[in-house]
Amino acid sequence: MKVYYSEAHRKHEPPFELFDGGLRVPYMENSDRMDRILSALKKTDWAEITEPKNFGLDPICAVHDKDYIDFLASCWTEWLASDARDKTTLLPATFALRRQSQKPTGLLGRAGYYMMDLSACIVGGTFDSALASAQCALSAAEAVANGAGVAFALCRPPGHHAGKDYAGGYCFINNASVAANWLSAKGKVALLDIDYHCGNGTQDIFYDRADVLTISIHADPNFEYPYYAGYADETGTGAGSGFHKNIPLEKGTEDPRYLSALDEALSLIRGFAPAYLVVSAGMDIYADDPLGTIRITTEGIGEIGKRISALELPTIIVMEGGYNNDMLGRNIVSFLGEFE
Ligand code: SP5
Ligand code: ZN
Repeated sequence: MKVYYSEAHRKHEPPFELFDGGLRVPYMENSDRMDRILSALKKTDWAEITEPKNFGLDPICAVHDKDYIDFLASCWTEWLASDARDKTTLLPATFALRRQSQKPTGLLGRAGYYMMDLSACIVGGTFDSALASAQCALSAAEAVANGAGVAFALCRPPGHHAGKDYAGGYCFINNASVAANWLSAKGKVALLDIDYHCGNGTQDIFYDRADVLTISIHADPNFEYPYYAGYADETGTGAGSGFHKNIPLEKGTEDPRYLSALDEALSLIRGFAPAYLVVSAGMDIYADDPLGTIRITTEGIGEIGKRISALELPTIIVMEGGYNNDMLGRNIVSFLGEFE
């Protein structure tokens, strides 16, 4: 299996993030995650780690607003030139509600406009890392369009919380959505998001489209991040009505209940009959994930892979979250191994 991976993710290493209550903790979405996954993949006889090709900015700007991408490109230089006292990471403390349509010209005003929380910290290398991450997803998409049955995009930073014009939840560019949109020029696409958190950015990007079916299985947003999207009654709008599905799960959900939610998603995908499948694969569904509250075992993660692979669709798997670094390699190999 081709595994698209770039060392450029190492340029993005924010020292901390803020939890609720203002608690400053070491950044959960760290480069050690990739090292753990790489070392597990290198022990298999099937993972072929490959540099991504550069598709440039056009396929990224096809899903994200140009002014948001411009902000990501220039904000670090502006931050260093600003009169802020602590410039360790660009993190605004005031956020725009979307019912406030004013877009300020100053840096912190724009940062609060384009960011949804205190966990998408920007440092000097963030934009380069996010671009390379998106190129991994595009490279996997191209491999599958050229006839590979499956390809894995080992993306960091992750992408599924990033919407058309905002960053959030460790995400800046929505890698899976960039790839799905690129594939949609060649045929219908289903995008299945199994990360523990709702893929709100993906939902935002495809909400009015009928050619990309989006389904997210995740912790109920009534109690879990990202709180403001991911409810069962959100099913798409306009031409996209009926082409989005959220399956919220309760705290403590174990393998059997998860697998029945997955079967529901898989039967919707079969009915849609897509040409391609994109999987947003977050391993934070794992039982001992520090950010998760559901309890999927490593064997359960393998079973999820097995059932998705039984769709027999040309499939790209895109790395999203997963923060139990000790178990990340084993969980990813358990999942991907079912596609070999
Ligand atoms: C890609 C991805 O998985 N992003 C997740 C972002 C979650 N950010 C919110 C973190 C909230 C932390 N709550 C603390 C719970 C500790 N038990
Ligand atoms: Zn997640």
